[in-house]
Amino acid sequence: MDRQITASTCCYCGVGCGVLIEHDGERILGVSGDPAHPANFGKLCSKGSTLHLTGDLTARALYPELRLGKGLARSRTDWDTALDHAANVFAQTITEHGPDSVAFYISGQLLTEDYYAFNKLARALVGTNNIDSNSRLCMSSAVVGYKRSLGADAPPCNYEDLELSDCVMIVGSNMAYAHPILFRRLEEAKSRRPQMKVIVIDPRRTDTCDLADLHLAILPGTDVALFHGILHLLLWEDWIDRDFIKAHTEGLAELKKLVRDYTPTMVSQLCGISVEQLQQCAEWVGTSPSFLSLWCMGLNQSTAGSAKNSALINLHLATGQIGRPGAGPFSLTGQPNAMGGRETGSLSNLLPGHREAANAEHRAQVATYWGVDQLPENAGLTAIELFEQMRSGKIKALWIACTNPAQSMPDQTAVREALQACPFVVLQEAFHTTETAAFADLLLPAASWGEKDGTVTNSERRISHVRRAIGAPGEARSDWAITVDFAQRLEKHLRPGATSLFAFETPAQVFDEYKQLTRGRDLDLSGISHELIDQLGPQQWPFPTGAREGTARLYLDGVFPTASGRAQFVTDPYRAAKEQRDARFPLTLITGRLRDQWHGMSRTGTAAQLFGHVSEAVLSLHPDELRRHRLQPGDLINLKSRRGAVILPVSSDDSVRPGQAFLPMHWGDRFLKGGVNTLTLPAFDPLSKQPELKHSGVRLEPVNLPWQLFALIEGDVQQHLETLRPLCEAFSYASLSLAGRERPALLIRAASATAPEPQLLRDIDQCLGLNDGPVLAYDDPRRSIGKRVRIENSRITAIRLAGETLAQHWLQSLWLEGRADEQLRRWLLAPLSAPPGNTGAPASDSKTLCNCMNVSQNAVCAGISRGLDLQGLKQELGCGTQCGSCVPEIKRLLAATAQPVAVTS
Ligand SMILES: Nc1nc2c(c(=O)[nH]1)N[C@H]1C(S)=C(S)[C@@H](COP(=O)(O)OP(=O)(O)OC[C@H]3O[C@@H](n4cnc5c(=O)[nH]c(N)nc54)[C@H](O)[C@@H]3O)O[C@H]1N2
Ligand SMILES: Nc1nc2c(c(=O)[nH]1)N[C@H]1C(S)=C(S)[C@@H](COP(=O)(O)OP(=O)(O)OC[C@H]3O[C@@H](n4cnc5c(=O)[nH]c(N)nc54)[C@H](O)[C@@H]3O)O[C@H]1N2
Ligand code: SF4
Ligand SMILES: [Mo]
Repeated sequence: MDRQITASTCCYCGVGCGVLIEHDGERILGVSGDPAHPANFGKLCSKGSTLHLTGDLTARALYPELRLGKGLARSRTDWDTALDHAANVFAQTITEHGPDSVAFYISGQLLTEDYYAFNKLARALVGTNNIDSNSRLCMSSAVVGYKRSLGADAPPCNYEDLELSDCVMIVGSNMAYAHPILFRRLEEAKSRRPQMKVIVIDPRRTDTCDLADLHLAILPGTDVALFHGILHLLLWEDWIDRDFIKAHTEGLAELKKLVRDYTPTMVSQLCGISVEQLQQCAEWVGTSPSFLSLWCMGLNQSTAGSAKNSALINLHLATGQIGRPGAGPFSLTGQPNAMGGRETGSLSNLLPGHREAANAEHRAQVATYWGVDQLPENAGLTAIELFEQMRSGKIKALWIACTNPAQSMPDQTAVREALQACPFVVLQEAFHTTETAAFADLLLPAASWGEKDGTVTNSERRISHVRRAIGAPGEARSDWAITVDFAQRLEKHLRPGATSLFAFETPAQVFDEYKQLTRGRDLDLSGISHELIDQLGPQQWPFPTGAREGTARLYLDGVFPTASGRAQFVTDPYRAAKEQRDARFPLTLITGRLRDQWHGMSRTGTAAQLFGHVSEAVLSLHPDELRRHRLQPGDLINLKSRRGAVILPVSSDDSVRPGQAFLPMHWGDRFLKGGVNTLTLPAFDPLSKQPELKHSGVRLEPVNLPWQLFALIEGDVQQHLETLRPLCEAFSYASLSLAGRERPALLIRAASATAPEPQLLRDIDQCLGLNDGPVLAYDDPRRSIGKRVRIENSRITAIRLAGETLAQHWLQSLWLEGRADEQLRRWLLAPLSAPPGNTGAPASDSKTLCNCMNVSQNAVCAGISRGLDLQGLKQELGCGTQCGSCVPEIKRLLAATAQPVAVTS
């Protein structure tokens, strides 16, 4: 087939950028930004622009697979057998143990139609509220925040407000990495209007701080104290909008009593910032003509997540900064369709159309619409509670779709025990490689991005059409279709003879049924259909029947969807994060995102070039902390929390403060033995039930792992990862990653206290193709040392160093440069371990800054020392000229050369 273009939507973050997919009907060949899409106007970030390089077929789930008994391997089956079996097991479990013995754990990355089908399945057919989603780990504090303060879960702003605002407060959000296209927009606005003030509130000095006029590096978890401290000053200085407060709010009197105690001195101490910084922040918030706040997981993922959200919204209510251009509290959505999940009621406590499962009237409305007698009354389990109940045996069948809980949930030891304990686990997944796949009794292959049709809602309430470009590989099917097919089979058991509740043939039909449940509600989108979006482009709700355009901003009239029509000041005192630093666990572990990886890396982890920016799991510590622990960058440590431990190398990083440590959230057990969430805690916010993934008490323990392994192999990296990862279980430390661009390779670094059984090394060598063929080898069994390199057509194609690995970085660079020269041969055949010359150091600054143009940090630094400025670097090296994701980092390097001491605020 000829090359074609299909306009669709990026499957990563909640910015919801439009993408043009170039394909030939079978394969996706390229992507570019859709100039007509109002979320991005043609731009894409480093993740969006590499979408076509990800999704390796080797890693995709292609056929249904069924395990017929615990301990047995899964084997391939057909869809009929798979879904009939699932319907039998679910029906039997429901009959024997009741509807609340089964549960659904779904995802903010499903499409609205998928969600709706799941919701109806759980509540109307099964009769349980046990349906929750990974948005519980992500947006549920924002949901509670909006509802408590404003009356409905509706972000009032839009993206244009970023350009129009005079003061933008970015709090608990690293938007330079996590919402890059919005960050580009803010960068441009600020360069046009430099007088615009940008405040960043984050314990770490992130790339987002590059744009900040003021960075408040508050101590982790102290946001509520900070916001109350700001309000204290707003009241004191009379920087408040009395008319707005009087006309449109209630509850300030009580809040005033609370914030009276949050004096500047006390707040500056609690938050670890200066009084001057606090005052500056309050002045800008209180005196700027317009004030916009943007926030994300630094507020939500907290045992005080709901309080943090409302304390921030309090500032908008006190200053009347809501319901007009450039102003308002704007929660940035994480996942591409977490909004759609909230709208369709896909958290256990919600129902479709922004309704409440606990509200009898709401239940009756939905039951009537669905034509069932009633909806379940029992409260449904939220994510953390669900896995706890499963661990204790109360959940007997679990259906997981589009999420990877064995990587992303906190307290992994308990989560994996729960999955192990559950008699029947169904996993609806696009990739068979995830950590959770190992626990699935039934694996159902799902169509993924570019292969499915439906809608998503982005951060600014805008609904886009996700269009299918190519067919799904193997026997993979769309999520809504799998769900509907299963539901129809389950109906035969649970409602024999009744008319089907699931007579859907297209996702557009699912949408049309769903949208009627929003009629007359705050989010009324009954005027939208797939066809309408195709005609008019993506639209913002509310969009009631008959409307010709969406709604750009909410609450312009100051009327809020609360009982009294007034917005509510919420009076919650500051409560510290659950795990405070103490003598046993003296560091706070912060987790968060990297620029080029997405969550558990099932997709981004298939593209070697996305490892160019950060190549492997390392723990970031302030240089003082390294000195205190007598550590050098690269040293391995045992990072221990109250729940578990992970061994990994440390790095020196002055963007974290002493007393803190940072670890990216992406490294699950597949890429780093144990995975980051072995350490994190399941404690959650009392209202939102969102866990405190951002702060865990940890300590560093020295390790003595003198036996080390380094391996590299080119070729089908996903296949290699799958065969080699299980062999790494024997080591105490194991980190796997990809490298290279044109010729990707799998890299393994591992260590243990003593040499492993010789058979294990032989097995590893077998997988690496190092047992025969054009292999140069040197073995010293006496010292348990050995080195092997495979050279084909004068190129290194595989390496294995065992015992010690002094030459690993040298060998890796020879491989990268395609060099297999005499020097290598001489080194290989000699008993020496150290590389020739002084080439043993890790090439830390060889990282790729600019992924689009493949420009390394080395090259940028060399350019800077030649006197190039940003413009010069762009012209000469091309870096930063495409997606722009690397520009903040380049600016930081430029600033660091200009002034040797980095200035924090
Ligand atoms: N590249 C990339 N982008 C993504 C994703 C991804 O996986 N990769 N995931 C998407 C999803 S689902 C989400 S939810 C978003 C998340 O987007 P963000 O929330 O912006 O990302 P994080 O890095 O998780 O956390 C943001 C910041 O919170 C800071 N922080 C930690 N504790 C506190 C605190 O107590 N107070 C304050 N004020 N700040 C704190 C951290 O230092 C961190 O820099 O990203 C979305 N975009
Ligand atoms: N320590 C720590 N942990 C965290 C966080 C943190 O900041 N720190 N952040 C939390 C947050 S905010 C989030 S959102 C979660 C994310 O955690 P997860 O939801 O576990 O993240 P993903 O890896 O994106 O999982 C989505 C899965 O769906 C699969 N998939 C992709 N497309 C499709 C499809 O079309 N259909 C189906 N059925 N499957 C598909 C992917 O292969 C992938 O395995 O992680 C949370 N965990
Ligand atoms: S900002 Fe990047 S990841 Fe997010 S939707 Fe746009 S292109 Fe995709
Ligand atoms: Mo998220």
